[in-house]
Amino acid sequence: MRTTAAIAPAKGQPFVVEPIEIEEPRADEVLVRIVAAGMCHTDLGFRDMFPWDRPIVLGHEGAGIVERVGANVTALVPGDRVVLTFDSCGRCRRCARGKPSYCDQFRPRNFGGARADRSSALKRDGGPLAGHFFGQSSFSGHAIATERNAIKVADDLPLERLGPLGCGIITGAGAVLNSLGVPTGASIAVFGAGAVGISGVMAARVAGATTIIAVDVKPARLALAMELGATHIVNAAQEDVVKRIRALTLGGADFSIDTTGVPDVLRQAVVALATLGVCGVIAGSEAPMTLPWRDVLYGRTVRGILEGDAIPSEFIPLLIELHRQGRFPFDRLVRYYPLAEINQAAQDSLNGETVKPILTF
Ligand code: CXF
Ligand code: ZN
Repeated sequence: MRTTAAIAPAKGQPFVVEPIEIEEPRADEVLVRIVAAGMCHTDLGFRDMFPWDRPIVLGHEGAGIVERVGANVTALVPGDRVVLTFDSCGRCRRCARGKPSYCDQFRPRNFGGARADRSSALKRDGGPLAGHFFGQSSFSGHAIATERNAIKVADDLPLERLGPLGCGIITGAGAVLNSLGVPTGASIAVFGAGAVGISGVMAARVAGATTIIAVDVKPARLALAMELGATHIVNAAQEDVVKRIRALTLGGADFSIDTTGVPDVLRQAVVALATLGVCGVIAGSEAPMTLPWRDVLYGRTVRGILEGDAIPSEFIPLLIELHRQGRFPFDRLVRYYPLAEINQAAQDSLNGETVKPILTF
């Protein structure tokens, strides 16, 4: 069938919105009509690295309605409202242990640009078009997913706002609630007050942390973090971050998370910890990590975390319930853009003007 998608044509190039063809779902797949899709920095990072040999449809925070299901699909039926999340195989050792974001096939299934058998459900003008980004490629009016990464959600909340639960929000909230297990009364410093960081701040409040410090360089983001649960804010452009965190926590934070992927910020996130403190690393780059060796030796932990260690079918409904109760107001992060304005959304995201853009279809 025909649909309209935003195509990333080549390395570093702006998106182009064009008609594409999308195949019918295979036996284990579902066809989803996308209602809205969040934009995450990973979409833009991959657009600018471009590890594919052909144009691709990106997007990995889709929300929509199931239109058709393959013959072997049992968990979903047409009409179900779903949030699309990262893909995993469901069979490897990490998947079996309930850790699907560390799936043996995480990279090919999420970044490979194709299904596991290297085919793509997408074409443009009959020519090659990569897809299946995070098992979805949801910057498109329709997307092919599977029942593992299409999570059924309740129908009493606006579907438009739920897409970011598929990646950015579970990444920040899951780091705090699942990976670090932040307990009541703990202190935590969150580096980066973007969508991932503020999700971590909101989750820290849910967990009962009593000192929640948001660190960023943008006053507007810091103000938003303060409204959504931070007890203190630190402007890293103006203050000595480590000194301030040590003062606020009587010597060092129990936990920190780095959402920036900037080597020097990660170093601060580790140095600002108390002895036995744990730093969650939830963004990264190819850059080497340079840390004061002795600080780590003295009982600190630096832990990489993908997708907030979430089991999406459990964690997404849990965050929706907290949201319904008014305890997780992630709607405060979003701004909507029609698909045709995707390049504006990307620019606003990169320069920090919009915390979480959501494209509408
Ligand atoms: C990404 C973060 C960087 C590593 C791969 C997964 N998650 C979502 O955007
Ligand atoms: Zn993402």
